[in-house]
Amino acid sequence: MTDISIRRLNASDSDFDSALAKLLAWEDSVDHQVNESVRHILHEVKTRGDAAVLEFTEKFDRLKVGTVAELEMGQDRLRQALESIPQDQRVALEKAAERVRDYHERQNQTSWQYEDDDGTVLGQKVTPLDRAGLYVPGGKAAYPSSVLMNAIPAKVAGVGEVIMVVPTPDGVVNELVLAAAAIAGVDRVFCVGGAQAVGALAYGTQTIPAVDKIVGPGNIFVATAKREVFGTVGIDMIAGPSEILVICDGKTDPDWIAMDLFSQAEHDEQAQSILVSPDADFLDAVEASINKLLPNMERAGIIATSMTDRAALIHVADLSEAARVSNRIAPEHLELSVEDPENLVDEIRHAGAIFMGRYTAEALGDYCAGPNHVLPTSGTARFSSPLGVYDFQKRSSLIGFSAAGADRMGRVASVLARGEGLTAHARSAEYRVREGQSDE
Ligand code: HSO
Ligand code: ZN
Repeated sequence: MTDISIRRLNASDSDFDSALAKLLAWEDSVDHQVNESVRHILHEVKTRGDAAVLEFTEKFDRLKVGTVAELEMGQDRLRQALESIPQDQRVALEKAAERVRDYHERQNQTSWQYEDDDGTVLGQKVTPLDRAGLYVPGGKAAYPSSVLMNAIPAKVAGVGEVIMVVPTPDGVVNELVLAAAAIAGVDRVFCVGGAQAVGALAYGTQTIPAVDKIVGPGNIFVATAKREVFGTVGIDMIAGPSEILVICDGKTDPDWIAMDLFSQAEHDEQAQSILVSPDADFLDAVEASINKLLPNMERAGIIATSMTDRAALIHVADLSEAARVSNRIAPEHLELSVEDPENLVDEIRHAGAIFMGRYTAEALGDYCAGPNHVLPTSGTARFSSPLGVYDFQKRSSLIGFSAAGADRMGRVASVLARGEGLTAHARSAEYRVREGQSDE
């Protein structure tokens, strides 16, 4: 394997801004053929339900069954999967689940209310979704850890029913995924994938119940279908390729940093790994480690493509400049591989998850630290947050006027309503206003 060369940038170069913009651009191509085919599938599932689900499952997954009920894996089957997987896998999944649950329990929102001077009650009532749908990809990207990360927050939030869909091409089932579903407490699992699964969850079929929100990653067909059904149901996000940005002071073992960069690069060819350091010699050392370690990686091909096309080693003047560069990128994962991460974190404003200190490999966060690994990608950490319990709960406003309150605020509402030319609003408020002067 010939050495790969990784793009070098220097934050003090005059063309740094444009180089950075180019680095961050990635092809989110709109494929009209995909759009059309997804729309067709969704329409068929919406109008013909189970029959369409069966046809598309036969066509795309080469799985022929007589009824959608046969595509459901019951709780017994999930338990059987849990018992069949290697013991070390089971113990690790259970340990991870426990930590993810503990962390997310702290996110539970509570309802609140208060009473103002005239006895009017105002508040906010938190309720979980009745049903959530969880899409789990098949094949290479079938991650049991993602089952935990999506299903556990839903269960912690109090969602009534979590319905999982997963494609099983040729009927091949991923036992680890089913085991993770058992551990996470997923209520029902259907072996259906693609746009047809998204359609079934969004519209409901005779057998698959309609849900209120669909979460989970998927290929271009799934992402397109999620975009299409948004509005009928909620969706979590449309995730872009995974990213990691490491800020290092130059004092961490370069092999550790190289492997941390690989850990994102191995997800897919479009994944992005960036190292930022004030130590130019360290950047050389990490590049040497990359080329030393790469040939022995199982996914060397994917890593090499991802690092050649999208990785960068960025030289900065100091750690503060590193933080500024990172804030401009707003990475999904940010490792602070420095002596004093507590100090540096104060300068960080935009990142999906921040991994503090040399021992905190992003991989720990992917699996078992506790926080969620579903994170905002492609710079969306500027305005969005990790998946969490709050994505499975909603708030209703509570408003309860006393007679005195209705009198007082009715006068205000009446004036505003008349200003808007809305007489029914005004009179509705005025009915509740006492005769005579206001007490104010
Ligand atoms: N790094 C991925 C999550 C993942 N990693 C799953 C391993 N398995 C996106 O945050
Ligand atoms: Zn990962």
